[in-house]
Amino acid sequence: SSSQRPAAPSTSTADDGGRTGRDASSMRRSFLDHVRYSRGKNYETSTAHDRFMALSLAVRDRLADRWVRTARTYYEKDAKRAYYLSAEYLLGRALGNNLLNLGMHDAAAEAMREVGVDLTNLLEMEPDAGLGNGGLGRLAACFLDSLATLGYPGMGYGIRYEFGIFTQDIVDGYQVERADEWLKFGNPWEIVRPEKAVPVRFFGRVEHHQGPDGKPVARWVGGKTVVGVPYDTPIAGYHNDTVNTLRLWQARASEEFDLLLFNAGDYERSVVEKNDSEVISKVLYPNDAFQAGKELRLKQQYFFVACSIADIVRRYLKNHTDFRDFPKKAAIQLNDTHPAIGVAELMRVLVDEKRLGWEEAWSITQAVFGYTNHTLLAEAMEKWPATLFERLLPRHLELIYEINQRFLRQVQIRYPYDQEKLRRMSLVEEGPEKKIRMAHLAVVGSHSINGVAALHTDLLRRDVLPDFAAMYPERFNNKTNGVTPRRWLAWCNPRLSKLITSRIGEGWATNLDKLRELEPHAEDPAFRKAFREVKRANKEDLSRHIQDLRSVRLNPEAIFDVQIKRLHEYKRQLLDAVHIVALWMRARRDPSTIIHPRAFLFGAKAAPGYHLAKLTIRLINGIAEVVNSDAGTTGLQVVFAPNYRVSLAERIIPAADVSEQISTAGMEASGTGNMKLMLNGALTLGTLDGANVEIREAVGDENFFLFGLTADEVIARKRAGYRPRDEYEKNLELREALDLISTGFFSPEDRGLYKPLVDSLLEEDRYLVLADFASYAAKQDEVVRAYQDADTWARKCIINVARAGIFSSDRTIKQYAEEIWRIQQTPVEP
Ligand code: 4GP
Repeated sequence: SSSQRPAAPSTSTADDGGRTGRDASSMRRSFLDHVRYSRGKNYETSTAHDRFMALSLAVRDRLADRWVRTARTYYEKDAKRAYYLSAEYLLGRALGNNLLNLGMHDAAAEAMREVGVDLTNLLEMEPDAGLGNGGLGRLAACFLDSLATLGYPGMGYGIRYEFGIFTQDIVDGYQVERADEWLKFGNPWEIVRPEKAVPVRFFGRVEHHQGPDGKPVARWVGGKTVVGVPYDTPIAGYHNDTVNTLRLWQARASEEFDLLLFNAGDYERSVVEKNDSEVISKVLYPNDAFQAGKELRLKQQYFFVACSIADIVRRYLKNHTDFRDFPKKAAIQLNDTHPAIGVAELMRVLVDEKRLGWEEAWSITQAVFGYTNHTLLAEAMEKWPATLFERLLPRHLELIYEINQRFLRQVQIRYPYDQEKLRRMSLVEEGPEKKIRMAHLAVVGSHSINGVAALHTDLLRRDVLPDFAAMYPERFNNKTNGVTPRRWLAWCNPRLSKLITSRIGEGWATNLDKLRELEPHAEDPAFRKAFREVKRANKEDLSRHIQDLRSVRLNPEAIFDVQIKRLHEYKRQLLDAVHIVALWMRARRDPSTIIHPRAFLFGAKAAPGYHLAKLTIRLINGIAEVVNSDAGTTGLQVVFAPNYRVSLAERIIPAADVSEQISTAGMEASGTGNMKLMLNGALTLGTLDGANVEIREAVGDENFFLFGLTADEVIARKRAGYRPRDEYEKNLELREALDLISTGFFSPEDRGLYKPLVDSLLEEDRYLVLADFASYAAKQDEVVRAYQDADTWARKCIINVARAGIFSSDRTIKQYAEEIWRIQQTPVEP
């Protein structure tokens, strides 16, 4: 893969006597120095891990000077900054990406070659930074890349989880979770900044009295203090001098608190309580689009939000005194409702600590915050019991009640006599247990509320927050998601990148609309042939990798049909699986129906407590065992790739022919895997859901395989009293496939194993799997027929690549910057 990636000028930028030169020989020197002085080893005795650390540190050295200059530039220009508050960042590996962005991949490869190390192998040493569950966390990572590449003053804030998303093993077909010990061998990228630690209070009580100015003062006192310690990770822009910061907070026990108990002679308790504090940043909750409602989760949320807001305010006060200008210098984006408590926290800081009047504090708060919604699923909507709030964050509950009271007064004035509306819009859900609705808090506290794809934003306005959309129409807007073309094309698919560059030149990696220039080349048979050869080589690579993982050798001749995403009923991996069973039965019965070999590849983690999702993994593995055993006759293969994560996605996506985006319409907010697959020349087989709608608009119906009910039809079908059994009765292929599954054919050791899955389909089928089955199966048949004309297929793929430009996260970030944050590009001088 060397000599395929563009190089940036190979000069030393710092005044450091050439210490951080980006040529191979400076790199080699720097690498060997780190082996000796950072790892304390002779080169001969260094392990692969020492070498990974040494090379990473050498690369970090090359970021350090730009990192400092970036901070100085923003400070000197007093630039307005965007702060992205997110409980998740799914970063993946950093070394390769940093080499790419610094334009020194080839120099590093050469430096390593000179010392007898294979760079590709070294890159494999790095554990993924998996501080996220799925789309929401990966989007945050793409946004950081785009902010830095575009030269925007942007900063990410989050939690430094000691354990990220669990490692998934597959044992006897079942998912087994293991702790993700990503920090076990040290993290070369982060720098701890103990001097910037922030105390955070929990529990305690509120005292109300009169201040010296005669106004009421609230003081939150007592309780426990935890300390947030920031760890900074550099985020390098692509081929520029910007290095932004991702600041992640780790929880540490506060020393005063320890000391108090320690002096009282209770050493043991002081150590145990230390644990209580430090557990806050211990582990990422492994739920995607689902609220588990655990107290520790609320602690995590408040912990990182309080630290981040304190840090933002501290930075502002370095060169300002008047809070009225705060919104001119800071925009804070809430990545879903996980950080929504920030609205109440900023009010607490402004009103209680900085002594601003309520009205003034409130208009500042609203001007600063923006809120992004990432899902319409009811089970994901965060609501916290008021009793929990009262215990953990007593002052915040008071503030929320006050915000609510003032807000409901506005509603009342706008809509007198509408009690129902007040009840629906209240921040407080009344019922057997009073609950705080975090989405409502985020909405009333923000000047901007956005969805993540056009359809999603429409549904958000129409179905989820209609009262708010009617009252504040100007606050609602759409920001269709995007993905970074650096990691998701330039890095992960060097063959295709090189081919693209050979036709349209460089520049597409920072101006993805330039891919349009490929379109005329789609008519060139030589280009189509070259495209097919790239895809073929990528499939062979993937096939070798899968063989190492699962001992199944995927036939590179086969159509690679991939579904890679979290396991969820609404994403309908079951539709894919049941269809494979139907195909297999058809092929066994009548081999003449087999017109092309097909390989179905799945990658998915299931939340550990989500039984039907875990059972679906078991079913896919059960099907794989049967289907792969006679692949010779049917041409069908099925693989469940274990431990799906960013680094595995980087291998699968370049090799995909068909991208399965088959969620029940109206349920997938956007999807971003759909964009990555399109960008790498896979054709989408999908419903009219999320960003699929916009992908299809971009590529045209002839270059997209559409099936299934629309979002409105889904609602209508349910209203009309959907009966899944009717679908089962009327479709023979479907019935036979479901029967085969329920008789235990794919689980001979436990014949009733899949009964809950089949029952969920036959009895309720909330996600309309059966209703869409016939349409899906017909479209799958069309896919295989289309694939027979390899040349036409390649043309479709090329058009998909050529029209993927709008799905760059650079486009998305520019829209956030211009329409929500009002920040300016502030490039760092070379
Ligand atoms: C996800 C959505 O499910 C996905 O459609 C979207 O592309 C992604 O956010 C980024 O916007 N939502 C979550 C979640 O991951 O936890 O709600």
